[in-house]
Amino acid sequence: MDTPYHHLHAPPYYPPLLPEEQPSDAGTPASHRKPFKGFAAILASAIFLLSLVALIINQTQKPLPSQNNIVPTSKPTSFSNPEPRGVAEGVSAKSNSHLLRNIKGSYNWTNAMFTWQRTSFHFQPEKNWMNDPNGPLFYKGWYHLFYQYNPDSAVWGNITWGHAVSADLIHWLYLPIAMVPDQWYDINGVWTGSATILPDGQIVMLYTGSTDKSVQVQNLAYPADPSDPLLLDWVKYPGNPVLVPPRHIGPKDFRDPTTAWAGPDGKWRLTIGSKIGKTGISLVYQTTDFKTYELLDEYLHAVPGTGMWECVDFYPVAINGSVGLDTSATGPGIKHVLKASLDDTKVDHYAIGTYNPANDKWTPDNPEEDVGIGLKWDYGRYYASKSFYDPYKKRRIVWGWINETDTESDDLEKGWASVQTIPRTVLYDNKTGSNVVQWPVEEIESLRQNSTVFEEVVVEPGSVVPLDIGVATQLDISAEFETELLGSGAMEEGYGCSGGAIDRSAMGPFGLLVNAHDSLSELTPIFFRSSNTTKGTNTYFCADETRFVCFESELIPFDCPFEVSNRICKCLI
Ligand code: DQQ
Repeated sequence: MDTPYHHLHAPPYYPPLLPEEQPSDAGTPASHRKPFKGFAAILASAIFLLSLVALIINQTQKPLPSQNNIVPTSKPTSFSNPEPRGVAEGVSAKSNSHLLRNIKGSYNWTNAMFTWQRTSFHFQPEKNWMNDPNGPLFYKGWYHLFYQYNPDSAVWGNITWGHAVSADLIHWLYLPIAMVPDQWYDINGVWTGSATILPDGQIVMLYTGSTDKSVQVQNLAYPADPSDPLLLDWVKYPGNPVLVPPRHIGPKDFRDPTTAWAGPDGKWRLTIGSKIGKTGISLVYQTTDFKTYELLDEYLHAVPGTGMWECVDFYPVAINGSVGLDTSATGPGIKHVLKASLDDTKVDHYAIGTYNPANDKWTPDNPEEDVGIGLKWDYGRYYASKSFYDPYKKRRIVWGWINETDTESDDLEKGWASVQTIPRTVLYDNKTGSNVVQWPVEEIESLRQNSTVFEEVVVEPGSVVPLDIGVATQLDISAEFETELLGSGAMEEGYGCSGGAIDRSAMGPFGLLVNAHDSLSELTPIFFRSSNTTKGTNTYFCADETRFVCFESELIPFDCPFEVSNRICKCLI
């Protein structure tokens, strides 16, 4: 059921504290731990896991989402914060949310904490700030990952393209920075972009530059030496920028070009996210040489009320098939996924639909589940995802950025911020016909060393079953749950993960408690929430980071299904 992983990267980077500040032993009592997890990696990874328990919450209590039994005795206190980073520069907020900044000062970090909070197998730079994955591609035997990177600090700013390569998508080699802001058309940041591989193998890289006047423009770059499998050097096209915001588009609402796809007329198309008022849109351009472009009158798609679309991703999926498709594939048996990262909510949303190559328009299969109002790509901390086609293994792989729950001052003290998800393969779900399925790339299997299996564990409603896995620092957990019929069978609209692990539904939620202290005074539920809806049963895979948190200003008298006392958090679930 679980498999401890070994450490995979070089020793972690962090600015070591003075020796006298180090703890007398490496162990960190839970009550002295930093009150927020540094990041949430939902897909079955658990760090510093002390005990592992499975839970099912009483099925008989089924409050409506608006009637749950969370009764905070005090509201978060008000506080003043500077404007989040990035907003003035014309991009999404890059610092933490209101609630999570409601922590005064920085935590009392120790070297031991710095060490166990680094990942072992999720990609992260050696140090400093990272955000979106950029231009992923496979070239001459190497997987390349570029990423938004601040080489100078653990906060967003001075954005360059960091670069790493891997032969297996798991073990990474850090390479020199690929592109820095050094031209008037990108001096305020070499922002997000995508790679297109032409049929003759040439690589075309298009990225957004924030100009000296903070206008968002699109720029072209290509490898200086195509015979170099590591693609170490990049040339910016002297004629940059190749695209400036069209007249009806705001100068700060024009970013993140997609991988291009070829139409039946042989011309290339690409799409760029934007907005008109509150309507999120995706502009379409056609080109033959990637230097000159024609803007189409019609959008690829638009959804009122969804706001600015960042990091649009657009690609085909096979209706019946177990392989991924190259971005230019069209024809019968193919649907197209359209994904947008919503600037207003910081959530990646997608929908499945039909692309018409004759007019370059995409129509959702189900308008009620359109982009931004229906499916989310992930229900945890996840943003700015980008996919690429891997011709070597014939699969489509998607990366997503997992940002921090830390405060900025804590990030600065740690010396780093954020990780990328484990890359995931994406396929159309031909069982439901309405969503995609994602799975960590198969290479992850190579990391498994030994395992402990628990079978036929019975978890009664409202109970917690400890699973003794001994001591481990990294785990990969595969869990299969068999459930009884859904509660009373009453209909309740699926409301995803909102409400966290405490919000009960007809069945559960149920799942695993990880990062759990012996007393269960601190824990992180990774859980499933199922509900009967008019359209069938919906199941969401969720993580609840707030159960790990003790807000000193908020004593929350939850109705505990098990006893936890003498803690500032009176009950965590
Ligand atoms: N991050 C980049 C932008 C993009 C945003 C700037 C999304 O290009 O819109 O770092 O996180």
